[in-house]
Amino acid sequence: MSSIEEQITEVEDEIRKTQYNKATSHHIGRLRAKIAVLRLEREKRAASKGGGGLGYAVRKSGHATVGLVGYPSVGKSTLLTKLTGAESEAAAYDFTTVSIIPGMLRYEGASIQILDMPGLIPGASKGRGRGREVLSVVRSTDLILFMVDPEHTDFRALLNELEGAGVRINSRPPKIVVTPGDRGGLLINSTVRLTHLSGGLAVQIAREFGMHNGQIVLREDATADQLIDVLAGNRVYLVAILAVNKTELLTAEERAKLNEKTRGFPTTFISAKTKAGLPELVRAIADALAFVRIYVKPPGGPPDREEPVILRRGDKVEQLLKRLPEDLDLHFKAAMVWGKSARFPGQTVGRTHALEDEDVVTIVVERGARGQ
Ligand SMILES: Nc1nc2c(ncn2[C@@H]2O[C@H](COP(=O)(O)OP(=O)(O)OP(=O)(O)O)[C@@H](O)[C@H]2O)c(=O)[nH]1
Ligand SMILES: [Mg+2]
Repeated sequence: MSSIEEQITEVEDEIRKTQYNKATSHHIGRLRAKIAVLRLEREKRAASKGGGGLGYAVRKSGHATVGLVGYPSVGKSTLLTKLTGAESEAAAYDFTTVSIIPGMLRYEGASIQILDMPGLIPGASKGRGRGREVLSVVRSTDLILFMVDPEHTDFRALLNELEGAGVRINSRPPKIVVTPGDRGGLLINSTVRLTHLSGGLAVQIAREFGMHNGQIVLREDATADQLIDVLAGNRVYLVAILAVNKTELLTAEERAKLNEKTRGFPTTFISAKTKAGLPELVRAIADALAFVRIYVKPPGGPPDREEPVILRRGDKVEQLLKRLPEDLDLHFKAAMVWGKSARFPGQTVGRTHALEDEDVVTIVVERGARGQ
């Protein structure tokens, strides 16, 4: 065990031993900041070692990428093959899959890349199994599909594992703005009443990160952990859903128990073997990815309703331009929009206008470009 690993374990133990209450909340907040700083250091060292060829090179393709994350043998590879036709070896022993196998799922005009991955086990972020490599691929996906089966039901342990690797699931980035400075000390401001975090603790946490000057503005009632996330800076915020596999093996009673256990998390019960629940799962994946269809209308012509451009909810005109011929982007002057995102039909908007499902868009280019 490296000394940095020992330090992390030490601080983790200290947190475990400390009873959480008002009097100790400061102390615990600082310890959690310490762990975050040590983990950053660990990642930095692992990255600088690099070059060992351990990382997986995965080429992202399609409109979005889904990562299959689950304990060994829950049926990830079987599911990939059933959904996409891609061949990924499935067998009744753990760690059958040792690299990342991509497959492509088509759904209502969208291409969804699904990545089958080696099984994940607790301790992965400390390098157990091929944990670290798997986690780094997970960070680059758009959606995590957790998988459990009747024998491995503790998906919350996997959630914790991802949390430890800086992945935040089904949550938004905290509304905290950190502006480092070089003199004058630390100024903590908030625009709302803080019920979790005192200014004093915020200062101590910032100091753990080596920030001694500058300003921190809290625009929501943030927790110590949320401030730590913003200071650490390398968090990714991902959507995740859950599939319970092998459900054809469950008795009604076991099924009810699992239903209870997964309550509050978007869950689909499936059997990769019998294909039960797969259409529902595909719909859940597409819903979670929040695709929107944009119909492009050439100036003076009808919109192309046959082949919409597929974007994701929240995407802007900017993202649309990236998917159209380059000269439209190069000579972009404005866009005209009809549909849900337009305040009135044919509204003229710029690159930062957010589009919505089934909007019709015309790109207007500068005079002289494209012979106009
Ligand atoms: N009964 C049942 N068995 C299944 C189902 N899906 C997969 N299996 C079996 O479970 C075993 C493991 O399946 P895999 O697809 O290899 O599991 P995996 O999650 O990819 O496993 P690793 O690659 O080792 O992490 C195989 O024997 C599959 O045939 C299912 O829906 N029902
Ligand atoms: Mg597998």
